[in-house]
Amino acid sequence: MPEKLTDRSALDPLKATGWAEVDGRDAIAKTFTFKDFRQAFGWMTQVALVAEKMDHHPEWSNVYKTVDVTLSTHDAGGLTELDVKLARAMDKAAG
Ligand code: H2B
Repeated sequence: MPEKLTDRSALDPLKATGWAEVDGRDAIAKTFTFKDFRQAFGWMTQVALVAEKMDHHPEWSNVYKTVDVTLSTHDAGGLTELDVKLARAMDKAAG
């Protein structure tokens, strides 16, 4: 079971790339915007494989070329290192 993040400065590099803390919940969120649906869904497919490998899954929704993502560790009731890792992988896959 991953531990909740105590060192909040671990979020700073993610905030620099557009992630923000969610009001009223220990979670982070970011909206990814792509060129078109193909790019958006291709990215989701790539990230889904990473998420499955990590056994750590995003809350996300897609409308055309936009994907809204929220990350939190449900088992821990808040943010853990797993969310930081998945956020980094999402940024990397988005290029
Ligand atoms: N994803 C996220 N975001 N949080 C979790 O606590 C979590 C998960 N738990 N994916 C995993 C699956 C757990 O339910 C399984 C049984 O390992």
